[in-house]
Amino acid sequence: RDLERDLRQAIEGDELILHYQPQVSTATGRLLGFEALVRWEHPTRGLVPPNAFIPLAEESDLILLLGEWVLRAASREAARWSRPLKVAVNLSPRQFQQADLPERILAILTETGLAPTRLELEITETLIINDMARALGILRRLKAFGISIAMDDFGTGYSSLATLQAFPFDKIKIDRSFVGHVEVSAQAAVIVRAVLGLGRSLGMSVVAEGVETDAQMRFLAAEACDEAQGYLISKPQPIEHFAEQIGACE
Ligand code: G
Ligand code: G
Ligand code: MN
Ligand code: NA
Repeated sequence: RDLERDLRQAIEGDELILHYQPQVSTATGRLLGFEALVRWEHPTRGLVPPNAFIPLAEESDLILLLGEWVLRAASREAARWSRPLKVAVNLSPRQFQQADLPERILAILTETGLAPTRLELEITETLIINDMARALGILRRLKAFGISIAMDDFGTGYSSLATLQAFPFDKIKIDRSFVGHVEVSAQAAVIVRAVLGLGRSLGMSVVAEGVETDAQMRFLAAEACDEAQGYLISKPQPIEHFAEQIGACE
């Protein structure tokens, strides 16, 4: 397929770029890190969003090539920051089918000079449901290196509680479909409070995704949600946009 061929060339020819979205402390507003989100700067189509090419990449081994490109680019970038902020990278289920994933990631960290404690991997439940035992083994090895693991889009899957019980997550990211309704829906507010309770009890920090209004932010601060991410703080942007916050690069 044409798009697949173009995407392979894009990965090899450096047409991909990363945008970064800040994650802040809800209590103090302090910047804690960024989520890296891939985009394709297509020569004729312009900036292509990930939803338009990640599913295609996932149909083949291209996702492995793309996933490594993202990990390397994000690690190289974060290694240059003078502040020790975290960088979060999204992983696809297919990447977890590589038995040597932890070693591959460690090699990228060594190559780029990023401390493992500064890398966070965002995973979804699909990834775990495919093969529970294998996923758990891989997660444990990643954590042993000092890499942290976040459960992405929490609340939208179909076995969230079983997954939370079985897996050693450091962080839960509450899906924006709940966060976006806390002011207008009593149910959404109850669900967000319940997830915060789960996080506290299980020793996992909680990030609210898709925070768009001051009222949502006040709710989250009042409920002692650890972190917030969303358009209220900033849209995902090229890293140059955050030059001041990351400390001057060399
Ligand atoms: O950046 P945006 O908000 O358009 O992201 C849309 C979706 O694409 C999100 O679900 C996000 O997790 C996913 N995504 C963005 N960057 C990456 C990436 O580098 N790898 C994978 N696997 N998914 C990504
Ligand atoms: O699935 P994941 O959480 O990785 O995807 C992040 C996606 O959410 C990106 O596509 C990003 O652009 C989008 N996003 C980030 N903040 C907001 C927000 O405040 N509102 C909405 N609607 N989308 C957001
Ligand atoms: Mn994510
Ligand atoms: Na998410």
